Amino acid sequence: MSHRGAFIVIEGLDRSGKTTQTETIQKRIQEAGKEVVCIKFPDRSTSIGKMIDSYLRSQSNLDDHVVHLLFSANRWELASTILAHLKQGKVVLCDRYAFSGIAFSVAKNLPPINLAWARAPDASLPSPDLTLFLDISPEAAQSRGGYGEERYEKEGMQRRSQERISDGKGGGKGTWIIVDAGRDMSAVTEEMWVHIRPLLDGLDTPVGRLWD
Ligand code: FDM
Repeated sequence: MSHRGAFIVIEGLDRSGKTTQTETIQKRIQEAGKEVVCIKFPDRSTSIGKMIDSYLRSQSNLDDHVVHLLFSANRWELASTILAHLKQGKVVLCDRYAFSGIAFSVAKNLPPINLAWARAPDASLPSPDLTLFLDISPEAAQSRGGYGEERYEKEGMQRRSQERISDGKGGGKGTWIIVDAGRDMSAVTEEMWVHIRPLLDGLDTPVGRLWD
């Protein structure tokens, strides 16, 4: 029986090194002779992604519930693509996923978005086989050069969302690993690799669904 590829998600605060690590891990997977597809959420290239982008850059205002649903819809836009790549035996490496979606929406101040409501639109999306959460304190993240200009790039929002990022982890059969991202980049890469390498030969179990 041919194996499907592994679905690997990398989550973490801004400045946790998430994007750099995703690029490094992509190269490593290729060097190991495996095909890998990188996806990033939000995917700002789609029409829904463009609405999200405009909101994040404060060029438009949207109700918090609406933007939450747009982030989820943005994942649904790519769900069949993710499944197709996995079926072809490719590794799918994804920078942020539904865990960010829940964390940032629930972390908003007022009125609070209910956790069960926040989880619902992502139910049945492909579930990652492995989620690596790059854990760094908001203070350490900020000391790496400060946050940018976007709507959520503020210390309070980052800290609150950090506290909520594991709210989604109870779902799915995949593994959830917390990696200390406060260390130097290569130490973080090595620890991530320990968890990723065993998945490179593929899996013979069906892709899970959030939040089964
Ligand atoms: N974000 C990201 C959300 O609020 N919900 C989501 O579902 C996702 C995927 O968007 F502040 C937030 C997290 C971050 C912002 O992300 C843009 P990038 O990684 O900086 O593009």
